[in-house]
Amino acid sequence: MVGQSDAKSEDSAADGRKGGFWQRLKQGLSKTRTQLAEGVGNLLLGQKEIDRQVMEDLETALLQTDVGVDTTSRIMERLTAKVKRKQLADTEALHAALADELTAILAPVARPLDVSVARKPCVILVVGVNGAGKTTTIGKVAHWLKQQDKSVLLAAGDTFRAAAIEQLQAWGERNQVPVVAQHQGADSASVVFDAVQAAQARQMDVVLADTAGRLQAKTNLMAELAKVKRVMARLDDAAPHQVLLVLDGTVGQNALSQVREFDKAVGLTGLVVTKLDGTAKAGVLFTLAEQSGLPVHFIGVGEQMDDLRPFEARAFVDALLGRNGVET
Ligand SMILES: Nc1nc2c(ncn2[C@@H]2O[C@H](COP(=O)(O)OP(=O)(O)OP(=O)(O)O)[C@@H](O)[C@H]2O)c(=O)[nH]1
Ligand SMILES: [Mg+2]
Repeated sequence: MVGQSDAKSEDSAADGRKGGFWQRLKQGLSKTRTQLAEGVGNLLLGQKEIDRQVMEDLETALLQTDVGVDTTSRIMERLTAKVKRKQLADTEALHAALADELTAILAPVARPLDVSVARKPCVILVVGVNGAGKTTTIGKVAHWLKQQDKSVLLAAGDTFRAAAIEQLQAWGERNQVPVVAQHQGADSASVVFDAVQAAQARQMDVVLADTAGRLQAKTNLMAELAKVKRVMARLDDAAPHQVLLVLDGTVGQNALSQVREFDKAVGLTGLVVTKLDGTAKAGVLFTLAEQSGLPVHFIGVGEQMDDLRPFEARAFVDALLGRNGVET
């Protein structure tokens, strides 16, 4: 996990772009942070006595950022107990305690994507509803993997739309990684089969397989995904090594039903939550952490190549709460 000082030092180690790691994460989460700051007012600004009003405002603010009813009550119970035991002197201490509670919820699910496998390549199947950010996430993950000197191949498994193939090819060019594609309307499982076979022959490290967006309630489309999975397993019975569900962070609590249905159909190994820059409801991460228990590997905080951040509990919470003396 990247600690506060690490995140800051990466920021100062100029990467040639305006911002840097910490700044862009903070910027990306600014809508949610503003929502929280408005709700809790003075709590974020300094020392004040903790009274009933402060606690009520905090509870409302958590609910408004989509932390979810159950998760919010648990957080409030723990904080209230600390207040009663006189462990928190003022609102500044409450703010610190809140950060600790939030970090503790996320820590178990904030796990890096592991692409090490006994037999190359590591095959990653990417699934999700329409427009969740699958193709963009694949482009960003490819960039992240390349930075770690991994060889990557993309599989254009979304054969539903012609534009989908071109979109993935554009990401392939941007990252200078090969893309295996067929024509629009081709069998998705056959494209993915070809891609895995090509990656095996070339001893590549990772295959990222795109798929067409589908609503979790459409059982025939969900069955198609299961077929893609079966076909991969013919080439390597450990494949797919990862099945990632990409969730649009702006949909709020509906994310939970997507997790349930996709997991039922294809067995998920992890999550990526995108578009957190476009929403004041990034609190959904806490509900996901508590209720699904699946690892969250990355969050998307923008459309650019490096707007995908490995999900780190403390850095996320600090950016959300504007801690580290960083202005809100
Ligand atoms: N602001 C923002 N936009 C994003 C993010 N991730 C993806 N997008 C945008 O969301 C839109 C949909 O992204 P895609 O990657 O095409 O989504 P998809 O899941 O592949 O969509 P389908 O293949 O049609 O199901 C695009 O305009 C992306 O640029 C993000 O983290 N932040
Ligand atoms: Mg797509």
